[in-house]
Amino acid sequence: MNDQTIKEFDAIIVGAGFAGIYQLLKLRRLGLSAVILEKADQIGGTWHWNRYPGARCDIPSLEYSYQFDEDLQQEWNWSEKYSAQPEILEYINHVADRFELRDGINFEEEVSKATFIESESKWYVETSKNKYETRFCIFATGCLSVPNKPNFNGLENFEGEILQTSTWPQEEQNFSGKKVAIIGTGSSAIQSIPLIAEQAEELYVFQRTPNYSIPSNNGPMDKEVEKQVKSRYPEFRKENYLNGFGIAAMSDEALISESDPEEVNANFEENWKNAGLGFFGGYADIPLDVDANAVAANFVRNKIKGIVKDPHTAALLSPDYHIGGKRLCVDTGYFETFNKENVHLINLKENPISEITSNSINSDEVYEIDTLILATGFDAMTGALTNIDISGRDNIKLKDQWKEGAKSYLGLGISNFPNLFTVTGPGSPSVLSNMMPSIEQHVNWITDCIDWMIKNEKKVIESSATAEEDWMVLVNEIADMTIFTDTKSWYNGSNIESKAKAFLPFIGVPVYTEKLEEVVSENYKGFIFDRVN
Ligand code: FAD
Ligand code: N01
Repeated sequence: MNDQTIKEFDAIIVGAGFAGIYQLLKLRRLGLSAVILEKADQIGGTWHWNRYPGARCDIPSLEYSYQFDEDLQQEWNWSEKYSAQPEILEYINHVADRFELRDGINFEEEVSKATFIESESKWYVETSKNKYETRFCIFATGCLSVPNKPNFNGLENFEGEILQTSTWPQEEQNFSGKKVAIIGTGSSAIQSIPLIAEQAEELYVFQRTPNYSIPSNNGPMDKEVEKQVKSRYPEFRKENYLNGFGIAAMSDEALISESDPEEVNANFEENWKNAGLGFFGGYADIPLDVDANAVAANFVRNKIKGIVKDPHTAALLSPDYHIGGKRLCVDTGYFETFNKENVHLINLKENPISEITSNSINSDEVYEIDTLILATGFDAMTGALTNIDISGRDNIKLKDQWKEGAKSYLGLGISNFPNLFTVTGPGSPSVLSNMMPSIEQHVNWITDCIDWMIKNEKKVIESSATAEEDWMVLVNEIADMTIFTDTKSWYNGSNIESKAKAFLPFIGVPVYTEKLEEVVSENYKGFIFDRVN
């Protein structure tokens, strides 16, 4: 500990990504004292940590950005349709400077413990450096912020360089003349593989499960599109909340089941060229109906077959589960990369990694390598919260309460954890939405709730156990009506062996938005104020 005096704030925010930064601004505007505690040495969250080659958003930047300030959204100009990580990081830094937020962030302070003391209705928060006390604790710790590092046999013996996409070094990496291996073929790998393949002498891609990916057809910002959007930015942003996945540019209500197959194919061709992630929303029944989904999946498999010259490699790269069951990827030249002579695909389903030695990965063969890249994903949605020793009422630990699966009311509040809010928590659209409007929606909701509590002289808010239980039943009932639940994915915790298997995102931004409004209009129905034991 640097300083043993306990620092006092009205609110503590954990995390300085898009969510934490906006939350600080909102609480300051409410007149509260607040501080962000951030384990990194700078702001940015996702966009600070994930600096691998090719990292960029796959929701158009015109809508993967803040909407709370008209001057900001009018004055900021994105250079590309889908901006790359350095530009997104520059943007979040610009926002922090523009709204004078930097002095409210304590860097290199990882929160290890947060304890609610019932007699005082206060949270005590500990970091590696300091102790704090506060009334409100807001976890803006991210859904994809805890790297998953599998325990490969012998990994510790590897003497070459080990890189992980989610903790990529700030210095530029050069793979020229190197034999490189990458494990994983999710979005991070799919974005980075084409660029690494351009440099590496040999690139070995170790794939356990193939992924569907749609070409981004990224390019410089179309000035006409930008002008149009900016001429009606507030209305455009409202469309985010009317689309099931929160993406304004992705709205089609036609059904494959009711459409002419030739017309469907022609539309798919168009969407393959232009839509990116919007390919999935091209027809409203792709997420809902297995037959419609199979039509879309077949289209993509045929594209892979058409692009990848070696039929065996093409077959290995072709997924056999529902399209969208794992998070859909968006790429620039991913499948084309496998036509390069220096790129080799290894099928881990057939030949799992038996050992990593000082200079090789051993699977069907011994692959001698200089660099090993782990693109193995995250302990998603709950990892950042269960990593912290959080104790609520009666000393109940969050980790224990969530042992059989995370439960939360609206993804905002958790029973037994008073005055604790999560931004884009489990049970909210979060990762199955455009996260920028979802983050702003949550931060606005939390701020309004705190304001309401102050005005109505309420000291403590918490979710009722029944509201939370009912909410998670609804989350699962909705998910069961879709194609999302029967594929192994990080949406349901299947990527982490020790984790409870539970589907966590709420599917459907418009319904969710209505529910949030309904809860507020009924004086925060489902929440308890000033609970007496
Ligand atoms: P984060 O950006 O994850 O920030 C959380 C912060 O909390 C981090 O800085 C972390 O260091 C800090 N933290 C965590 N635990 C602690 C602790 N115990 N103590 C102190 N600090 C802590 N979403 C989209 O909608 N569209 C996209 O195109 C898109 N692209 C993505 C690309 C990549 C490579 C990744 C990994 C994710 C992407 N996402 C995308 C999801 C992305 O995570 C969100 O869009 C958004 O950036 C999340 O912001 P956040 O502030 O909620 O969380
Ligand atoms: O992680 P992932 P990611 N042995 O979990 C494999 C967002 N994002 O970092 O599928 C062998 O998707 C694993 O295999 P399997 C986006 O939401 C967005 O790529 O479990 N392999 C999988 O192939 C995304 O979904 C963008 O069989 C192992 C891979 O590692 C999320 O972040 C870009 C393994 C992990 O894929 C996560 O993406 C990047 C093991 N033991 C990220 N363990 C955009 O484009 C894991 N794997 C916007």
